[in-house]
Amino acid sequence: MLRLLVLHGPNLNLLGTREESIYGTTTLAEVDATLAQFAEEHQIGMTIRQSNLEGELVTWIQEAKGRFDGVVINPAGYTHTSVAIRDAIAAVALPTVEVHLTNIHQREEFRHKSFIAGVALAQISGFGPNGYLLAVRGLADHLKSSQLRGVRSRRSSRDQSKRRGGSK
Ligand code: CA2
Repeated sequence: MLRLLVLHGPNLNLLGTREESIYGTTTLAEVDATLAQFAEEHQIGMTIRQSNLEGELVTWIQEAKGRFDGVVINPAGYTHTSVAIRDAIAAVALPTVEVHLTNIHQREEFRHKSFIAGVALAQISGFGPNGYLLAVRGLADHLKSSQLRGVRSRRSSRDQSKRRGGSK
C-alpha cells in the first residue's frame, strides 16, 4: 500500500473562513475529507497535517523518511522564504509535489519565486482545492510506475545472473 503524507503550511487552517475572494469557500476540513475519501477508495495510506510553524513542518518532513513513499505539500507563505523546508525535502529525497490553491505566477512578484519548486517532482498551482487531489493522483501514479520499474529491473538482473550461472 502506498503511504502519502499531506502537509498544509501556515494560515491554511483559515481556509473558507476569510479572504474567500482569493482562496474560496472550501474549508480545510472539507479539503482533508475529500483527500481521505480518495485515499480510502484507492487504498492509499494517508496522513494529513497542518502547521503554522516552519520547524514543525521541517520535523515532519524529516520523520517522513521510511514512513511514507511521497509527500504533497502546500508550504503556503513559506514557499517564498523557506530554505529550511527546501533543505528538508532535498535531504529526505522523497518524491514531493508542491500545491498552491492560487496561481502564484499571476499574483504579486514576491510570490513568483518558490524555494520548493527546485526540489519538487512537480508543482500544481491555480486549481483551487482540486489541486490537492490532482497532486495525490499524480504522485500515486508516479510512485506506482517507479515501483513497477524497480521490480522489472530487479527481475531482469536476477534472470541475467541465472543465465550466467550465478546464484542470485
Ligand atoms: O495559493 C496558495 O495555496 C498559497 O500557498 C497560499 C498562501 C500564500 O502565501 C502563497 O503565496 C500561495 C497563503 C495561505 C493562507 O491561506 C489563507 C486562507 C484563508 C484566509 C487567509 C489565509
